[in-house]
Amino acid sequence: MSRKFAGKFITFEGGEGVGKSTNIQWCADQLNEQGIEVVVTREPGGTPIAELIRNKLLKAHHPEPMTPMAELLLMFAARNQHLEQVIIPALERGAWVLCDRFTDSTIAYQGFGRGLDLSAIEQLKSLAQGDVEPDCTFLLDAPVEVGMARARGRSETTGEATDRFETEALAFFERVKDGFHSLAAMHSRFVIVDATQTLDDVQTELSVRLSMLKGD
Ligand code: T5A
Repeated sequence: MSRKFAGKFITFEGGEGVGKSTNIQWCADQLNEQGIEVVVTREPGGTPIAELIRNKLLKAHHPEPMTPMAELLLMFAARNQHLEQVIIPALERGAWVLCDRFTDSTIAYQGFGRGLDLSAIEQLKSLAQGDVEPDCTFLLDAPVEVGMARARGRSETTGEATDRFETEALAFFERVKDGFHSLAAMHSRFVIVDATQTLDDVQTELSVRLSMLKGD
């Protein structure tokens, strides 16, 4: 049974470059215009301590390789900090929290991608996350190559460096995508949005879903 809050918890999931950051900001602007308090945040990250963990997790090169288990534990350490400091207080005061990635990413990347034991991930999830679950999860879905090409295009424009995950092989991201699809088949909170559509069409679909969540 998930905990009920005054606010709504919405997560945005999917592979690299599918449009999560772009659309989360667009959704926040729509909700703000309707007078709703919105907190836009991201994982790993979202608080000063969790952002420090993010830097370690995403840093492309370390003098030693990061073990998959260390990576998993750091994801959940950052998540617990984020939940306690930002997400739960915001939901309790009635804000809508829009979060760029959450535990579904851990299951998809560390579970399906890295091959870590899914039941061990579930145990950590229950320790770090307790009974907090998203009300709705938008899965932005596109072929891996499409997302990677968009992420590359954005990096070329902004000059941002490649992170540790972006150096993985195509097969890794295909497993991640399968992971997201398995999760979507299991949980009714998922809404799969075809992210190969134009941005306008993606946002029309998101807008309809936001209205449904608001109860319009
Ligand atoms: N991770 C994270 C784990 O392994 N386990 C976990 O538990 C968690 C929480 C985070 C990394 O950490 C891993 C997963 C990730 O590898 P990140 O910086 O948050 O890294 O990176 P990503 O989540 O991959 O996000 P990106 O910023 O790369 O991609 P987005 O946010 O999905 O895409 P966005 O919005 O920046 O769009 C990319 C480009 O495409 C264009 C945009 O304008 C932009 O230029 N675009 C479109 N173009 C055409 N048509 C559309 N429909 C478009 N939508 C967007």
